[in-house]
Amino acid sequence: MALVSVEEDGAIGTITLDHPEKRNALSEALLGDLVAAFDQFREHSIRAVVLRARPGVKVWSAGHDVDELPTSQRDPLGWSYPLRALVRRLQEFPEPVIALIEGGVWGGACEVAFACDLINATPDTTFAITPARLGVPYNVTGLKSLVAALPVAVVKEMIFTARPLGVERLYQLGAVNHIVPADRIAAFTTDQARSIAANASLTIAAMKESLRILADAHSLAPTQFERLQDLRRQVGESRDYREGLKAFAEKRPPVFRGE
Ligand code: YXS
Repeated sequence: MALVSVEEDGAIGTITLDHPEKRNALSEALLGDLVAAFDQFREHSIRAVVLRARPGVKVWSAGHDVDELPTSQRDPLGWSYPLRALVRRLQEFPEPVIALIEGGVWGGACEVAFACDLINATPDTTFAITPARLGVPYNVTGLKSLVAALPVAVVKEMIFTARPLGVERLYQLGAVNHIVPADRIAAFTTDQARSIAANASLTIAAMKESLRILADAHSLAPTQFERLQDLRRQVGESRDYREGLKAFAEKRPPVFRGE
């Protein structure tokens, strides 16, 4: 059963996250369906993509599927993991991807949203970055993409509190392009997509990739990178990480001991 629905209307492709039973958690299966949809759009010369959930959802996506986070001492967010691969696919897709967001965006789903080129959101939208709620060692590239989208002080607040932030705050900070009422956001986004599709695809693809390369222009000494990885390893190997996953599965608040 597909966990996303895919539609094409002329040059515009729409992907709808469609696993409400699990609040559109980003499972390996759902992420695989997303990647397949982008492959299909590449073949069909789609010029603009809208990534959304069903109209009226309370949760756009609950983030990484916690049931699929490794309990062994493997890196839970390594390069080859499906969520990382999807974020790269979004960033490398030559045509603009517009996130149409309603409801709550949780954990790794924030990164998926920020990996899109534009974000249109309804007034009830919230964003929560939650690794600290689960004891998860967040991914280095993921942290960098958050800091690229938001001021460090706001990223710290979101990570340290793991509390949802309202869309108005992110709009004021420039991380969200438009706040549009739920009854108008689909038409608004389609109009935006159509205006993009009418422009020069070569220019848009070149500018999208140029902006990504310039944003990635980040000198990091190998010792600094090793330290970043070691910090993540210590968290990933901690008992707190295993307690975070266990507490989630048992639907109880975690008890973290800093070990
Ligand atoms: O009890 P059943 O079997 O019906 O399943 C429940 C939930 O367990 C399930 N579910 C999830 N399963 C796996 N991974 C998830 N992320 C996830 N979220 C939800 O979906 C069924 C319905 O959930 P329920 O009853 O809680 O729905 P609700 O409407 O009352 O509450 C919606 C949420 C989103 C507020 C609530 O489900 C929630 O807090 N979910 C976890 C959000 C979260 O912490 N996401 C971060 C995942 S970890 C991640 O993304 C990165 C690794 S990191 O942490 O680094 O950012």
